Amino acid sequence: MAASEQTFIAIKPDGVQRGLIGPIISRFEQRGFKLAAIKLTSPGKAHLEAHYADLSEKPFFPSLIEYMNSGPICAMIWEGRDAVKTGRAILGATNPLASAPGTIRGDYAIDVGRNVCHGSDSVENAQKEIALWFKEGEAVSYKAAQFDWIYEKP
Ligand code: D4T
Repeated sequence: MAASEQTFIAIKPDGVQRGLIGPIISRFEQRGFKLAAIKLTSPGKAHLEAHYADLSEKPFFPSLIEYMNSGPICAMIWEGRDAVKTGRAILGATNPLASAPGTIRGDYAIDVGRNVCHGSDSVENAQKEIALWFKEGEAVSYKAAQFDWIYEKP
């Protein structure tokens, strides 16, 4: 498992409006993950429908798109060993009421339709989502100063 695995993490409009960008970034930073890209963006309905294309037949799809389109989103790429799976663990279960305390959703959310954040659910989907949300060259490649204090082996 490479220390360069990347995941797409988004702070949804409720998280941005509630002032949770800082606390959410802190959790990834403090765990040891490295920020590779970040932007505040309102990408529009078509982009959000593409992001959630797999859910287009679900009854909650229209309200999900409306919610995601209701304000700016903080889109990020986080990098590190097992970043996809561990990123999901840091976020907590999709339904915040089922999320353990200590996770982002378990600490900051109640309703599934206001669950504050998104994280890729597989390495393959992470690559697709990163390609959808970021242009070539937007992700920054650098060695974090703390790298050798976080990882025993690269
Ligand atoms: P995201 O993609 O937002 O990180 O959520 P998950 O990956 O954890 O879960 P998902 O794809 O099943 O759901 C996407 C998104 O839809 C909202 N949702 C979900 C909803 O409003 N009602 C529901 O019943 C479900 C299952 C919340 C997350």
